Amino acid sequence: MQISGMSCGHCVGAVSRALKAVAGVNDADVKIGAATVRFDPITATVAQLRHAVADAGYQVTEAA
Ligand SMILES: [Cu+2]
Repeated sequence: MQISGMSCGHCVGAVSRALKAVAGVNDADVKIGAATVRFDPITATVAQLRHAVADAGYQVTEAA
C-alpha cells in the first residue's frame, strides 16, 4: 500500500507498530511512503489496515 504523510524513521516506526497491532497481520515491511503487509484475509481486512494507518496519523493513498 502507498501511504502519504511519512517523512522519517519515526513515521516508519509509527506505521509499522500500527499495522502490526492489527489482529491478523503477520508482518509489515514499512518504508517511507509505502508498506508491504502480509495478513490473514479471514482475520483482517484492507479497511482495517487503512483505519490503523489513519489512526496513527497517516493516509493510505493506494491499497494495492
Ligand atoms: Cu516522521
